[in-house]
Amino acid sequence: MSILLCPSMMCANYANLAEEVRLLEEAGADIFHIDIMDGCFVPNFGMGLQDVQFIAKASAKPMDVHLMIQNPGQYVKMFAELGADIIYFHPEADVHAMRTLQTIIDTGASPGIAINPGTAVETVEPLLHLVQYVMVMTVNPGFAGQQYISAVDEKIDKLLSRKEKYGYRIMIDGACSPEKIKFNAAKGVDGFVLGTAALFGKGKQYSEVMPTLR
Ligand code: S6P
Ligand code: MG
Repeated sequence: MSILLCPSMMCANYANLAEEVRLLEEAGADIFHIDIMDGCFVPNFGMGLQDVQFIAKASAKPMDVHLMIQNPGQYVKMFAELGADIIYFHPEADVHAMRTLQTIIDTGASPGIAINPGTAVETVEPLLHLVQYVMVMTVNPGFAGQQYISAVDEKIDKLLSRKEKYGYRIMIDGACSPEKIKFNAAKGVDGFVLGTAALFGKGKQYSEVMPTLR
């Protein structure tokens, strides 16, 4: 199966977002990845609600939201209504993670969890039967342009070994370089968030870079 390539729109050129969406779609983007931050769960702020709504309308491709916020359960309905097709939240930020997954499922969006480099598979194992996507963070969330944390590779292997049992897709977010994409795709990872390590700020057309990554 072909890998899923998900441009991280936080890294896009905001001087012309409509054109960015069009060019990325044309280049073969599978899912638009939208980072939402609250300055609390992570020490940064990400994209806004208007961005989410705009990208949902500007493209026919699926859009995910990666909620790096405290108490995500309070907001998942709102993001589903704004057009999110996949909703990732951090169980680390939610004392009722299973309820939040059920809330996402009830909205009709696909449920996903994103897990920090310091979170073990065993910690989230009770949730795995409900998720369609597990997004493994290979950087501490909050910023683009960080270094890939190789210690997470072992956790990716553990998740791969449980993939058939639970039927989820494994995605990687954080410093996904062409080398890391090749390495992890060969092991069975399904998709990658593309930021500065692979796609943006390279001085090349997206239509040139994306097929090479694939
Ligand atoms: C921030 C966020 C990510 C980044 C992406 C940037 O933690 O969740 O989605 O936008 O990781 O990619 P890169 O290649 O600059 O690390
Ligand atoms: Mg992200």
